[in-house]
Amino acid sequence: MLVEILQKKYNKTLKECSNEEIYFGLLDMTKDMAEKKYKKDTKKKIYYISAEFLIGKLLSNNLINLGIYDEIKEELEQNGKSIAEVENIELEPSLGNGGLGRLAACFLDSIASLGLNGDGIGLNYHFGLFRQVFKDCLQKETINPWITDESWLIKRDKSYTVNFKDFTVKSKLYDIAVTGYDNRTNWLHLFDIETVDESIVKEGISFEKADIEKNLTLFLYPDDSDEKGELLRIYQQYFMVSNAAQMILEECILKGSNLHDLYEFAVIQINDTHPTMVIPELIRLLMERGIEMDEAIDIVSKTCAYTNHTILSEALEKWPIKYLNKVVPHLLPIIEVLDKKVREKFEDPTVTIIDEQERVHMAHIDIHYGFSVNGVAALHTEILKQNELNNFYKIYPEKFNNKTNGITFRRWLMHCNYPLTAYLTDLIGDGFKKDANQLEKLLDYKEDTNVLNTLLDIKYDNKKALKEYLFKTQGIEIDENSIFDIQIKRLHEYKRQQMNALYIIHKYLEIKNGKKPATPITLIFGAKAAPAYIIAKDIIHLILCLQELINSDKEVNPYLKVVMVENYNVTLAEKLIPACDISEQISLASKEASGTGNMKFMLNGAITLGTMDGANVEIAELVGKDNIYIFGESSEEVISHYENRDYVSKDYYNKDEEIRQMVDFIVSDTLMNIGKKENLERLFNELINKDWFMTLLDIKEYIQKKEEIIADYEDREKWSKMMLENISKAGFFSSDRTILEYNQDIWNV
Ligand code: CJB
Repeated sequence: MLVEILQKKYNKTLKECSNEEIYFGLLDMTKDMAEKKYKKDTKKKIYYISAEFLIGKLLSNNLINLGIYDEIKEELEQNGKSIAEVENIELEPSLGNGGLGRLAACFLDSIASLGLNGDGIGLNYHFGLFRQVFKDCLQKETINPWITDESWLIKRDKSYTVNFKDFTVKSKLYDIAVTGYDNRTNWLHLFDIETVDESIVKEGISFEKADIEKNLTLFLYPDDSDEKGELLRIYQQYFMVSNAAQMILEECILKGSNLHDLYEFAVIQINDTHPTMVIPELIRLLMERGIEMDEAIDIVSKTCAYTNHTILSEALEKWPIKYLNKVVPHLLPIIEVLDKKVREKFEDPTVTIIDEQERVHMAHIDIHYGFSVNGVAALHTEILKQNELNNFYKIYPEKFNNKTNGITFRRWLMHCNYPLTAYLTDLIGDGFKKDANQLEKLLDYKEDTNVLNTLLDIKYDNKKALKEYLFKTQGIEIDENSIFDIQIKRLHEYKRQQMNALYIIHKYLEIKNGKKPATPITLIFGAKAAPAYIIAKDIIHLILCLQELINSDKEVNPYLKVVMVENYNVTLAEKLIPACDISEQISLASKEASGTGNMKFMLNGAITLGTMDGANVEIAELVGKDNIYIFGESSEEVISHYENRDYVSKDYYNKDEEIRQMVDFIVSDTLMNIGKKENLERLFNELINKDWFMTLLDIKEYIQKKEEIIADYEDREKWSKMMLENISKAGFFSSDRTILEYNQDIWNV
């Protein structure tokens, strides 16, 4: 079929076509095949509204899900082409920051793969987040264009009117097909407007924030460190949910809803607080259609469910009434009624919607006026119930439930680790592709030397493949015979990349003093920092300075190498994860709601070095303490430090010589000669005077555990057994399991 498409499109044979032509041919073909698998809506439908969908490249994933990947791969090979090179042509959209956006993408895949009727709704950001480049050991941001004339976007003939205080816009809709694995096609609906002007972006990613009509969908989450940035975010959120609400009502009416029964036709999952305004907006629209306010509130409350993804207060949005009044004054009377009803019912001042400082707590709207509240890992949900949202839990115990996150095995095993997938299929059959728990069949081979050695061989080959890829794409050289220790995730102090950086300093000094590791170690980082998050950028600076220092020191670099990949994204994750030996999951206990990278690494046979945080806890339970390396204070201990305000980083610094040596190195002449005084000093001061996320609390234990895991790497048999154990137990983390739970407990579609 591909041959005919290329003949028609370019009048060329497959052999004669360039990779680019083949890519566009395959794009046409898969889009067409996916569309044909669209099935009519069922009575009740899931609407997953999210400000982020970090979908990654789509070609291979779609070929896998359509069941034609192997066939196409072979056809290309027979004609001297490589699917990997064709894939390189595709641009990766950056429609998400990190875990939350990637989770949304995995969920869409699982919803379709389980044959459920459910669409995503979000925004069509022209330049996505940003493209990260490193210059002088610093992160710079540039635009990340991804929309080309021919792309996965399908322009629809659908438009809604969205009213803001000062102007009105007409939306336009683009759809991306989400085709399930051997199953139906759903849609990702991305709304946009006609008037966005890409040319207003000046240096880097700076642009005039005031001219909303020109920038509404230009970027995802622009810098919101000032009022204009926050306002733009409110514009974006309202634009997203108003379109969503109008579309949902339209679709439900078409299916026969009289709106009084809306919840029998639609269930809306609110992904973090960003889409919260869908609640007042739907109430408003129902009232416009003649439904009394009390009933409208009741209907909407039976339709909406909320997922919380973090306990960090900065991410729990509280919008000043002042701002809402500037953007969506028509929602305020509704929000005020919602607040009044809460005040009439409950005395507790901490559960109101509007606080004393005249701010609207978006999460409080979701909890009072949604029918379900879920956390994203067992520990996280417990912390919500017992601490962060305890006052709400006391009111609505029945609303709270846990849905431990998951990942789609189509992308995070079948696509990213073809050799392992093929080998597993040979060993245990291909049942695991639809029923992830069947990976446990691998346990039958845990004493089989042949199998254990093959797992090591596959890992080695993946390391070689990563080496080639990094050299080709970023000019980075790494040694496949070294231990690959990887930390890839957004840069945030709570994730403690700075602790890993201190380990590097420790190791560097050790090697300088003549103590050399048995096997060389390669420490790999990938992380973007929010453009306005200064300390996060300083941590990147530290890592890049260490990279430069160590990689040019002939005494050290045979044993230690530091690599920070540029512009970490889904595509890079797909190369890094299959090649990883040690998975760094070292967040401060209680702070990482779940993590999903931890699951991807485990599935691909990496061993976790981590704290008892997020889903690490569940990984530890599944694999047992002999197959994971856990360190650090528990979430209870950490929470108690916060409550008692008794963690003083300076004390740790003062009383421990080794800690002092590592921290001081940040501002040593050695490093200052490479990096910038201002950044390094600021980070140094932050660590000894603030250290909000308690780096120095766990650093000693971390180093100890890391030495232990590195030493155990030498015992290849033991290591391969741990790999096997981890892969076998990863089935629980399939997002198919997560979505089945959502459907059973919340959606009932
Ligand atoms: N998360 O990526 C984000 N962005 C936010 O604004 C809040 C939370 C992450 O969501 C993931 C999916 O649930 C979690 O695995 C992760 O721990 C959390 O930080």
